[in-house]
Amino acid sequence: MTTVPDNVWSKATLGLGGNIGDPKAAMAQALRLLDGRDDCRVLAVSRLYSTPPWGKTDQADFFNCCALIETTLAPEDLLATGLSIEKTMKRERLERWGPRTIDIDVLTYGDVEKDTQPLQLPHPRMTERAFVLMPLADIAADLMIKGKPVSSWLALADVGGISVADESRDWWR
Ligand code: PH2
Ligand code: MG
Ligand code: MG
Repeated sequence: MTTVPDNVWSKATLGLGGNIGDPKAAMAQALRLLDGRDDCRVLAVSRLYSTPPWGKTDQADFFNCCALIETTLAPEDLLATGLSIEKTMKRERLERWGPRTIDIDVLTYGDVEKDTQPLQLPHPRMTERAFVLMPLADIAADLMIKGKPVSSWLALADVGGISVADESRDWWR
């Protein structure tokens, strides 16, 4: 457990995605739920992107976005909060849309680097994933990840098939 003193606000970045039902509405709701908590503030949200599926490719395109937040939660508690929001939203939509409506990943937390479960920081696969790097560059292009800024990782990534689905930074409000 990483200890963070109470009432100290740390900056963290999150990656959100979904490809079932109405992922835009689900991500917007998740961001509003986070922002509504006393221990989290959403500082910036990227544009909304449509992205081809990465890894398992025989599934629908995803919507993805990233958020920069400020939180008094310790990293593991932020992860747990994201998972509990995921659970709430999956439960709400289970009958209608199936189980994969939303995914909330903690990408970075301050400059914490840790390689232990349940949370590895920075997210171990974020530097290869254009669907993370492209939205993240909207809000944190200069953020250093494993020795390189997000913008440099993005320049190395394959952004083929990714498009902007909503230009607005307020699409989630
Ligand atoms: N998430 C995955 C697997 N593949 N592909 C895209 N485009 N976007 C995602 O968010 C995504 C994915 C597992 O979390
Ligand atoms: Mg994920
Ligand atoms: Mg996840």
